[in-house]
Amino acid sequence: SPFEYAPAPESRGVVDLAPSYGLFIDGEFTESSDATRGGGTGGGLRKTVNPATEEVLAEYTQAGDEDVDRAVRAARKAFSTWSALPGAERAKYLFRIARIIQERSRELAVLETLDNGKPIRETRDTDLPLVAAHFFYYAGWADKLAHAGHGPDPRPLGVAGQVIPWNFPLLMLAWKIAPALATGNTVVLKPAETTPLSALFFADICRQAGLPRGVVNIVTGDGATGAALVAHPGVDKVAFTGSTGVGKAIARQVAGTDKKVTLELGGKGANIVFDDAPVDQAVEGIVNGIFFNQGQVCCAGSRLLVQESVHDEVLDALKRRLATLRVGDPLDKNTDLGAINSAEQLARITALAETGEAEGAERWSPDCVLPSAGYWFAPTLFTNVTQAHTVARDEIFGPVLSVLTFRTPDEAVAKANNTPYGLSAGIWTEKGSRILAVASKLRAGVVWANTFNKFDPTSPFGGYKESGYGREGGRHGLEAYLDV
Ligand code: TXE
Repeated sequence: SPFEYAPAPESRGVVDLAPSYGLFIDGEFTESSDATRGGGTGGGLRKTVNPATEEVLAEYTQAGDEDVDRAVRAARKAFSTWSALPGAERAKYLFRIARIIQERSRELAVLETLDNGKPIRETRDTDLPLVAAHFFYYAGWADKLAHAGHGPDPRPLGVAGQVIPWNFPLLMLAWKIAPALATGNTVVLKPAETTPLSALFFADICRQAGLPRGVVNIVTGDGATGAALVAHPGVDKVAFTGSTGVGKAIARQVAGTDKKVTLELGGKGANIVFDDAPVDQAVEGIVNGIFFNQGQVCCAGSRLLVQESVHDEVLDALKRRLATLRVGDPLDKNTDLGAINSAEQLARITALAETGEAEGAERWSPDCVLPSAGYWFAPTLFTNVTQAHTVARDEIFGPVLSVLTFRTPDEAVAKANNTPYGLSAGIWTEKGSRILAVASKLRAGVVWANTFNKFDPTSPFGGYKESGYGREGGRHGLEAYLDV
C-alpha cells in the first residue's frame, strides 16, 4: 500500500520517503474513512514541499471529522489498558522510543530539515538531542508520579488532543507526547500542515517500539482537522502550540466544556544588554536569540534592548557578525540560516518588515545572495525603533531584530514588559545582583542570563499574558496531564 511506511532496517540513516502517507490510527497507517465512504470533510491528499527548493517531498492525507472520530475512539479504547499499566511498564516503552530516536537521529534530522527548511546543524545538534532527552526525562517520571508532589494518587486525564506548529515539528511532538504517555494518557496529535512528515515517522517509531495500538494516533491535515480534534467530545485535554489568534479561538471553543487546556502561544522576547556585558559574548547571544531557526521561534529574542552608552559599540559588532552568517542550503552543515518554512510565512515577514520601513524605522541587512527557488529572507536589523512601531510590538516570527535603547535598569524592565506577550527574556550583565533584580521584575515565563534559547527537559516552559498558560517540561509539565 502506498500508505505503508516501513523502511528496511538497512536503509535507515538516510531518508526513505514514500510517495504518499495515510493517517496513523489504532496502530496502523490507514486511508481516510471520509474518502472511502465519500462525502466527508477529509480524504484529499495534500502536498508537503521542501521550502528550500519548493520541490514536493510527499503527499499526505487530510483527515476529516470521521477520521478524527476514529482516532479519538482508538485512543479512548487504549486508555483503559495504558493507564492501568504500572508506571515502570510505561517507562519501558518511553525509554525504547527514546533509544530508537537516538538510533534514527540522522535520518530524522535530515527529514526535519527537508520538511521544515532549518539548518541541519540545528536539527542534528539541537532538535534531535532534545527530542530524545524529553522521552528519556519523562520515562524517568512514569513510575515516580506519586512522588512528584501532586499528592499520592495523581490520575491521568484520558485522551489528549494535541495540535502543534511547524517551527519545531518533532520537538513540539516530544514536548506534548512524552509527558502525556508517562502520566498514562493516550494521544491524538495533529502536526502542522507544512511539516507532517516527522510525526508520521514518529508513528513508525511507535510501532518499532511495540507501543500498544491506539496509545498514539496521528491525524494529519489543516486547521479544520485541528478544530475537529479540539471539538471532539471524547477529548479530555487539549494542548496547543501555535498562533495567539488560534489559541484564543481554542480557549473560547473549550469554554463551557469539561476539557482541560494548555496553550503555548506567541512572544516578543526582549534581549537586554547592559553596558558591563562582554560585547562579543552578548553579540553571539543576540544572534542566537533571533536567527536560530530563522527567528521562527516563539521565545525568540526579537527585541534588542541595549543600554544607550554601548549602543554604537554593540551595533557595530553585531553588523560585523551578521556579515559572516551563511544563508542557504539547509542540508549544508556550514549553513547558519536556512529557508523560511512556507510562502505564507515569508509573505507575513515581508509585510511586517515593509511596515517597519513605512513607519520610519531604519532597515539594514548584510550583503547576501539568496537562492532563487524556495522561501528566503535575509537577516534584518531595524534601528531607530520606538515602542510605537509595529516591528517593536508584533510577533514577526522571522529573522528580523528590532533594536531599542534604554538608560536605567527600570527603563529596561518597563520596555521589556511593554508587550501583550510574556514568554521569554534575556539579560546580559556581569553583575549577578542585577540579574536577580531585573529577572524578578520581568513578566516572562523564562529569563535567560548571559545566554539565550537554552532548552532543557527538566525546566518548565510557558508564558505569561497572551503567550498562553500552562507549563511544558520539568515536573510542572506533568501537571498538565494529571488530575492532582
Ligand atoms: O499558526 P496557526 P500559523 C505564530 C507566528 C506565525 C503565526 C501564524 O507569529 O507567524 O503564528 O502561523 C493548527 N483549531 N506562531 O498560521 O494557524 C494548524 O493546523 C485548531 C507562533 O502557522 O496557529 C497548526 O497545526 N487548530 C507559534 C497549528 O494550529 C488549528 C508557532 C498552528 O497553526 C486551527 C506557530 C483551529 N481553528 C506560529 N487553526 C509558537 N507559539 O511557537 C489552525 N490550527
